[in-house]
Amino acid sequence: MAETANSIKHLASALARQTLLDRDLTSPVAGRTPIRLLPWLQVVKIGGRSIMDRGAAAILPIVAELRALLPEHRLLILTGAGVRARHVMSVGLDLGLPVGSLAPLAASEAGQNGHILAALLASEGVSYVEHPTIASQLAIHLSAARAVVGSAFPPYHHHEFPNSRIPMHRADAGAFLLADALGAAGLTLVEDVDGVYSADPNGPEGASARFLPDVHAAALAATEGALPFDRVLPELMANARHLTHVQVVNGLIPGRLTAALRGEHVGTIVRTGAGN
Ligand code: GWN
Ligand code: ATP
Repeated sequence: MAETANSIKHLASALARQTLLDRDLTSPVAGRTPIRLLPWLQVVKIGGRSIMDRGAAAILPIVAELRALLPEHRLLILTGAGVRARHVMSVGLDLGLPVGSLAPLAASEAGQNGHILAALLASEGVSYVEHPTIASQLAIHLSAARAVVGSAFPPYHHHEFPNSRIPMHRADAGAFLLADALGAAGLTLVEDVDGVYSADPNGPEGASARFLPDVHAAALAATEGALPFDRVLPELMANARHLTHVQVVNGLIPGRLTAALRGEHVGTIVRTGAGN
């Protein structure tokens, strides 16, 4: 009995008796490129404020485009949160709620938007799948259907970083972390602008904003101005394991999303650390 216990305790492991805090010790074991879990998957993030909040005028053309893309691609469609999340966060901030309480409140709107999109695609066999399903049963669902819809918000909840009162890991960060972890073929962010500019094209400096067709995430991380996605995204991109780039496209212009999924350069390509 005692011997059995001993042999379990002395289970052979490349990381046995090593601290996990020393990079020199861990990198020979942990430095390898991870496998791609779903290398054929295309991840598409649909903006909450930029697309879903506009209602039928913006949503129906995107739904038509997604429907037409199904024979060509297997999709994980992720939705962002929009104005309702901004409202609930302002109420929560006014009441002094911590960031970890605000994160799930905002996330629930991303889920609502996903449910809306899935309902419109249900006739094609597309359903909304919950976070735990995305985590552990995505492959079987994508064997049954060409696409599924989920919430792009990561389920950080009370684990959200306290650097800011507004949750820093929102829908763009969640979509990127998931797409890279799955080893997906690509990630497309669908917005209401042609891509990334040197300044907010809809802001006070809009008239002088330059379009950036191809930019490295490190260059964006070094800027202080507004971006059309989560501020933390360029930092996350620095540590990408699989995705070499992400494309930001204008979902208000029919055909842009389709072209992007076909590998055409129709928006801004943001290059990650995995592309070096
Ligand atoms: O509720 O629309 O998943 O897929 O971050 O958590 O706040 O939850 O706290 O599987 O686990 O509102 O209930 O809600 O959007 O996130 O979901 O319908 O525990 O399917 O129950 O990680 O959907 O929801 O909001 O994504 O982003 O029941 Mo919703 Mo979201 Mo559903 Mo999900 Mo959160 Mo679950 Mo979760 Mo909560
Ligand atoms: P969510 O899904 O979190 O609701 P979203 O993806 O729908 O978000 P927004 O957060 O509204 O989109 O981001 C898109 C907006 O970002 C654009 O309408 C544009 O006005 C603004 N923006 C700010 N800075 C820039 C920039 N440098 N380049 C392009 N657009 C920018």
